Parts: sequence; C-alpha cells; structure tokens
Amino acid sequence: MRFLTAGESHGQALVGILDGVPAGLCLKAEDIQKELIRRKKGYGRGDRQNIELDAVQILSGVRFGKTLGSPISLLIENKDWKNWQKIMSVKEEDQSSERKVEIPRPGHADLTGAQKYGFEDMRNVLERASARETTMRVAIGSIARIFLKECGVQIYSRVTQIGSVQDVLIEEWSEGLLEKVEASSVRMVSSDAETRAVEEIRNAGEAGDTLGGSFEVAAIGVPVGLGSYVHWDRKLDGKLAQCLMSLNAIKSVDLGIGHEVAKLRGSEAHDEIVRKDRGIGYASNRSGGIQAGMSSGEAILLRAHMKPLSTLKTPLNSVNMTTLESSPAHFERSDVCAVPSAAVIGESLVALVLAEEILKKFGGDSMEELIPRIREWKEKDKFL
Ligand code: EPS
Repeated sequence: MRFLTAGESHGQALVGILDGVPAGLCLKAEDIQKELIRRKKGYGRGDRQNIELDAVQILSGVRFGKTLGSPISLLIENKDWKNWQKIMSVKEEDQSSERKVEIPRPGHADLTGAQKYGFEDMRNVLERASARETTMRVAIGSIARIFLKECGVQIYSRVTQIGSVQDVLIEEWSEGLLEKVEASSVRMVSSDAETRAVEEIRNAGEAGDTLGGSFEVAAIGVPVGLGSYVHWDRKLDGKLAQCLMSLNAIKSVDLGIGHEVAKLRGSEAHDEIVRKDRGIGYASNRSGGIQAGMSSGEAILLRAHMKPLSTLKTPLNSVNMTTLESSPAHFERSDVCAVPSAAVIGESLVALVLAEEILKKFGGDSMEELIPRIREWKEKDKFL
C-alpha cells in the first residue's frame, strides 16, 4: 500500500491517491467523512475549521460500494480557496505580492524552506508545510482503518497531555473509555483534566500564545509477527515512529513505556512470558506490543509529543528577509492548540503502516483471499 497527497492549504483542493488496497473492501465516502469530522474537532482550533467542510469525493478505485484493487483517488475542495484565488493562482499573469510573507516564524518551515528552494515569498513554503495537508492523510488513512477493521484490528487515540495538564493513566482501552474520549472537547478521559486543559488553552490564546501536548495511539488485535528483526528498514517500531514523526509539529515518539525505560533495571523493564489460555503470552505490556521490530500480539501503544504551534499572535523575534532588519515574526490566522486533531491524525498514520504490513505478511489481491489467511494465522497453536 502506498499513497501520495498534493495540495496547498489555500489552493483549490487537496488530492490523494492510495494504491494497493485489495479488491472487495466495502468503502463508502460517508465512512471516510466520519473520520474527517473527528479530525476537525477539538478546543483550541481556529476559524478555518468553521469555513472548511472537508467533504470528500471518491473519484476512482471503487465501484458499487466496493474497491476494485485499482488506485483509489480522493478529492477534498478547500472552501477558503474562493478568498485566495488570485493569491494562489497557478497562472503567471496573476503574480502579485499580495499576502507575501517576508518575516519567518521561529519554529516553522518558513526560513529553512525558503533557503532550500530559493523563494523570496515564504508563502510558497507555508502553503504546503501547513497541517491542512493532514486532511487528505486522514482521508487516505481512514481507508486503511476500514481495511484493518475487516482484519480484526481496531485503532484508538486519546490526548494524554496539553501544556501542563496531564490526563489520568489508564490500564487498558475499552469501549467505555472511548466514549468518554470522543465526548471530550480535548480527547481526554478525565473531565477534570479536560476542564483544566480548556482553561490553559484559553489563557494561552488570550496571551497570543500557543500550546502543545502529547497523545497516545493504540492498535488492538494486531496479529503476531508484523515487521521483522532481519533488516533495519523492516522493523515495525521504526516504521511507526517515522510515520508519527512525519506529522507536523511532532518532536518525539514513545513506544510502550518509552523513554522511561532508560531509568529502569532489566528486571523492571521487560514483559515476563507466561502461559495463557491456549498458548504463550506476556504478563505485562511495557514494550508497547512490539518486540525486536515485530508485533507481539499485545496492544501496540504509541505516544507522540507535539510542540506548541509556531504561529504566535504575540510573535517571537525574527528578521525580515528582504530588508534584513529585526522584526516580530509574521502572523496569520491559526490555531492555539491542535493536539486533539493530531491524535485523530495519528490514528490514520498508524493505520496506514499496519495495513501495509498486514498486506506484506498475508498478501492477496482480494479481501476474500486475505481474510481467511489472517484468521488461520491468528488461530495458530501457541498464539494468544
Ligand atoms: C495551519 C493554519 C491554520 C489551520 C490549518 C493549519 O490554517 P489557516 O491559516 O487557513 O487558518 O487551520 O489547519 C487546517 C486548515 C486544517 O484543516 O487542519 C498551519 O499553519 O499549519
């Protein structure tokens, strides 16, 4: 499975192509739409979310509600484009310096992107560096999610921290927990933490500042043996960390107990191997469901840590690229906090990696071919 996205934040549309989905997967635009609506939510998002509908159209690869095995292409129009048609025009004759960006924002792609590509107007950078692109990644990732559901894999997420506010620890994911998270304006389990997080976001916004945080993505029901230890580029943990690091503003990723493991002794760090009902399993899941680059059959637990957004209403110092004079950084409409959206995006990114790995291990051109192979593998003796 592979995919590409294209589109600028205020351009005409976002487009995406997902290749490698087996034939016979039931797929409706409404199912993708549901995930796109979840991505838009979250206290701390800016006005753009009220403008965009993120209405997805399936252009190819599906016939009569089922995938054909051919590339699936998707389109999402940017509603805001009508206000940017001249500024984002593809035609040479429309060239102008309207809304030109000359003062880079510390922490954003602006400066390095302009240096790399030789641009004078940093709008050429920020339009594609914008997290608007993640709309299409979620659309594509939701197809991977629908595919995974058929394979018996469920993906969840929650926000574990916003600014200084931490959510409660949880032992295990459950449907009840999921309901709480989905109902929370910041995707937290504890309503007390939610109240404090909302207040912290409000305060940051009033001060012209922004907030980051952390989120967890869990994948339940992943078969034993995805990924491999035999080559560096086949390790599942490496692939999952890369996909989460590719999300805008993510600075680090933990698996299981993550960096905490560095403080522990070996006797405290590892998951003891025990007899389970029908075979062998683990007494705990500190490793986060991956042993030596392979899925262990336990829940895969990932945490990603997001920096505060770099567009500040009360800007940091910068330098004007044209005049070379010191100046407050550029500001344009943005969000105060986007961690809840990042958690939903993280689900899609993880889904894409797991879907690809399932196809690698079990193969098949159609769902009819694939599903019995997974079932047979999961029922193998000695597995959980
Ligand atoms: C973003 C800035 C804001 C966000 C945008 C990401 O856009 P705008 O400048 O148009 O207000 O709303 O995110 C989305 C549009 C989205 O759909 O998530 C940025 O600079 O990354």
